[in-house]
Amino acid sequence: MFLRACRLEPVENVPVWFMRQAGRSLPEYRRARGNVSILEVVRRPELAAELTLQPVRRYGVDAAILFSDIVVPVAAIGFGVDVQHGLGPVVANPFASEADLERLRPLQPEVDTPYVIEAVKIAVEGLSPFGVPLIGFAGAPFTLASYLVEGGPSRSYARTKALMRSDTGLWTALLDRLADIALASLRSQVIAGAAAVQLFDSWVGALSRADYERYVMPASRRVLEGLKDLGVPRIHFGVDTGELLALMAKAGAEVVGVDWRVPLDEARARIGAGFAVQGNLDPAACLAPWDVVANEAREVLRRGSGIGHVFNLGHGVLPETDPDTLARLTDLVHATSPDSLR
Ligand code: 1CP
Repeated sequence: MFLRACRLEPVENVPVWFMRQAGRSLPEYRRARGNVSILEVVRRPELAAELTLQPVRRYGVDAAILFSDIVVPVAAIGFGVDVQHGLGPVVANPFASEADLERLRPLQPEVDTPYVIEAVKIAVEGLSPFGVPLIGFAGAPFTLASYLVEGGPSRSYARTKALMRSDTGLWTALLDRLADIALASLRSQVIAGAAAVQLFDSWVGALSRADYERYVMPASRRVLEGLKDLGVPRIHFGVDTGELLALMAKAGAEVVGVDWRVPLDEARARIGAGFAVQGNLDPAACLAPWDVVANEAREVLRRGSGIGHVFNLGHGVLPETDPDTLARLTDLVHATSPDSLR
């Protein structure tokens, strides 16, 4: 159902999965992971594949997303990125000058990230009894650049935007390298068996339309267009991208991820015909009493209209979410007839 919805084909039920469904709120995740750091988990394919499968077993979701992180490829080529527990990616020596480009050599997935390829293969095999496809993913050039330039998570992206405007040549070279790295990683995941891909441009909503089009869209397009021959659905997602939705679709996606700020029918109007949408229940709504969650989920389904809609949250599952809520949510989505939504 997930792949059919991505292709705008009729479905018996609206497919559903949750961003950041692996880990976080699952007790079996905490048990399996122990104290191992995320980058270390990713280097253990059996464990990464197991964590990928857990939410499929528990929730019955229609798609799995590979357990990995957006900084894995740049860490693998030795840029010097760590992921700090409870914080996120941290870069000891942020990207600042022409010389730093040399720290971003091309990714050779078979040599640099063989464990990702292996994890995809093991996960795909484990998913086959469920008939559930695997989504491969990568960080989009802007969002990755923001970590490399800021040195860690940021609110304003001030340094990133300063580089973008003050040395546009260097900025373009940086984004082109990150695009090539994301593309190589995604191609290797698809060749190993991923049936769809998601390009996470989580923080690109910080930009105006004009700046997105000028400074970012060419690099994101390079990634998405570079996947076209593989024939898998391409999902393009960011947070706070209400103003950018149409451009993100045009960058070369079949499915546009929408956060909770824009209702799906309005998002579709902005994007135009011919695209599927993914989203967009507010992750924080999952912390409300069940009746409230159910009503908001029904509203999302109604606005999604049952065709070309992949049900999801508007961003990742919050760590404090009760896994039972996600299980009930999955059942609710599956029990709703798409015909009743039109
Ligand atoms: O379901 C899953 O959890 C799948 C695995 C997954 C995915 C899809 C992880 C594991 N990370 C991601 C993608 C990711 N990583 C994104 C895009 C999705 C999103 O917008 O949430 C981003 C922006 C990152 C960067 C990152 N890595 C952050 C965000 C930091 C910030 O700027 O606020 C964080 C906290 C991490 C660490 C991380 N990645 C994944 C896990 C399980 C963890 C936590 C590790 C820990 O705390 O020990």
